[in-house]
Amino acid sequence: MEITCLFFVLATISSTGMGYRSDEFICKRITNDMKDLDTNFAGDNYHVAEKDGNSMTETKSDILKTYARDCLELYDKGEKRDGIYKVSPDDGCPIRVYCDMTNGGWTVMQRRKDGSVSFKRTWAEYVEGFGDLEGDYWLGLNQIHRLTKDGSQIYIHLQQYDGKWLYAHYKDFTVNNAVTAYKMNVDKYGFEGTTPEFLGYHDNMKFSTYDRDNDNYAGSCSFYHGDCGWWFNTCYRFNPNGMYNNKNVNGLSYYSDDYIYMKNSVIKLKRNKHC
Ligand SMILES: [Ca+2]
Repeated sequence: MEITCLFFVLATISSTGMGYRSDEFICKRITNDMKDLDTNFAGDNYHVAEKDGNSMTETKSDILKTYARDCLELYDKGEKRDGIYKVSPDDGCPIRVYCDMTNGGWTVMQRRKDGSVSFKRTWAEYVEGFGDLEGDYWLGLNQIHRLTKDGSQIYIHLQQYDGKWLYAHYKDFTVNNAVTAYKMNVDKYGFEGTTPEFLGYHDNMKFSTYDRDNDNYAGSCSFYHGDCGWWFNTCYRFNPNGMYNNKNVNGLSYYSDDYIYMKNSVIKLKRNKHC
């Protein structure tokens, strides 16, 4: 902690309407650029000039604040309102996340609700995250890794075109670090739900995008299934990042004897407390 901690907490500049990624962006830039914290304070405020010319101010007390590691910790501390919070799962830069408190402190990692955000994205975008925290979005592989590396559950809600919601719950889900190409591990024996068990097929796979093929197929699964990113094998049993409102093999779907197309999705994470 100490100075490093101060630096990462400096990234608490937000509420400006910018994407949630800017927190990490600013944090990393400050960590790289700043040598002397005290000389950058004017009174009790710290000023950060954003790259687009906007300037933001953070108070010293905000900077010295520490963050809950995830939505579960916030929930346990009494936060019961669904919405956007800032968390720091480790000693890295804080990140903005959407917390589902109604169901007990889940951190949302993916949501499709109106198709307003394209999921045809590059490797770099899937790593960093994209979209609108209150709407369609992908949290980002780096953030998902940080939230799941000590052990997590994953809960998948899928809405059929007739409006009915299905769910798939796995008790053990982990995304490994960048060096492994964000390899995902899930325990299919820890599954329960109203969908078929479909995530086990993707266990131990690296992440793939249309510009980074790490799948087991001779071609590119991403290219053949909507240019989206996922832990493709050869190719999928579950493709929540497929094209929105699309009832062909590019679409948001799972596979069980045939492709089953879904309208909406919410995927969320919750740290396993024994870890
Ligand atoms: Ca391939």
